[in-house]
Amino acid sequence: MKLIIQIPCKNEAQTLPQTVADLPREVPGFDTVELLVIDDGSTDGTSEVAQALGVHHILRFPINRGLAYAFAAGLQASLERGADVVVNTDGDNQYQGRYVLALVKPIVRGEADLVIGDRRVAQVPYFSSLKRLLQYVGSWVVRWASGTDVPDATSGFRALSREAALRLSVFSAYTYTLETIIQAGKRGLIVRSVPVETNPPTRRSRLITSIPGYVLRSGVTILRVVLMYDALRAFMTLGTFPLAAGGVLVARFAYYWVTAQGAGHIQSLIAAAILIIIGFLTFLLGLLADLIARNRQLLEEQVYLLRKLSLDRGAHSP
Ligand SMILES: Nc1nc2c(ncn2[C@@H]2O[C@H](COP(=O)(O)OP(=O)(O)O)[C@@H](O)[C@H]2O)c(=O)[nH]1
Ligand SMILES: [Mg+2]
Repeated sequence: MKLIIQIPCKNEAQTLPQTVADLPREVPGFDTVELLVIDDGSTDGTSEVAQALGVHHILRFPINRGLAYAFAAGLQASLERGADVVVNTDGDNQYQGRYVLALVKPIVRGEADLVIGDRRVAQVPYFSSLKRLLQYVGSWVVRWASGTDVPDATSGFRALSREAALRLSVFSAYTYTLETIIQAGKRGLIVRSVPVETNPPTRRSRLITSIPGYVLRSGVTILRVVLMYDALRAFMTLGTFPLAAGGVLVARFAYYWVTAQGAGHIQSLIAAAILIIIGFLTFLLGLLADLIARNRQLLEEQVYLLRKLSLDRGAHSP
């Protein structure tokens, strides 16, 4: 069994040595533990530092591609290098390396596919109240959308089984944390959380440079993933409101028609007609979106099989 610990880095030359030093070199259940640094267009010599530290694999992009892209590329590279389990951690040593052991345990035991390190944000003093609120709301939305019970959805400290790494496809370039949990939940992968501890921050967040921007991008990502799996339900729910309002107006018109011998109330009849048409169209949109989503699910299955096939073939070639 091989474990690969991947560290996406953007200019982490300062903190990478401590991060690497804190990671375990032996983990129960594994014959080999290897490190992979994904250097995402760093300009501070992160790759050179990684090399000097004896990191086994280094993936380097000449320009910045974004964290989610780097995360997905890391997973693919880990699979190609024969990882049975992949752990992701941050280059700023936010997460205490010793918790890798706790993180992989449920996967080694065959009890989970995706394990999220729960920072127990409410108890950690390093988080600002705004970041705490974002984490709380984000996690709530992700729990609702994914049907899982993940307490800390924005945590980047996580372990994935080979199966989970093969199944998940990241399609936003910015955040992978939320969408991968929703995908895992919707595709029936087993998602678990284990408590972990964090170190005091070594620097300001590079990822969240503007809070409104972060919220907007995360919101759009969640919306897209939810629509991908639950389009019919979402549009049906949305369409019910104009349909119901239109129905009420029609009933009102009918009532006056009978009691007041049809005088007036044409305006509400027109409004009713418009509302009913909108509701009906929303239903139709839901059906269309559902058809597209079904196609996508078939495509995802193909991508999964192709990846698996090409990896197996790569492993068997001389
Ligand atoms: N590949 C890649 N990694 C990034 C990028 N921005 C941040 N990271 C890495 O993502 C991890 C978390 O970033 P950080 O700035 O600590 O954000 P925090 O999660 O809010 O603390 C660190 O390992 C960073 O090096 C990026 O654009 N590309
Ligand atoms: Mg950090």
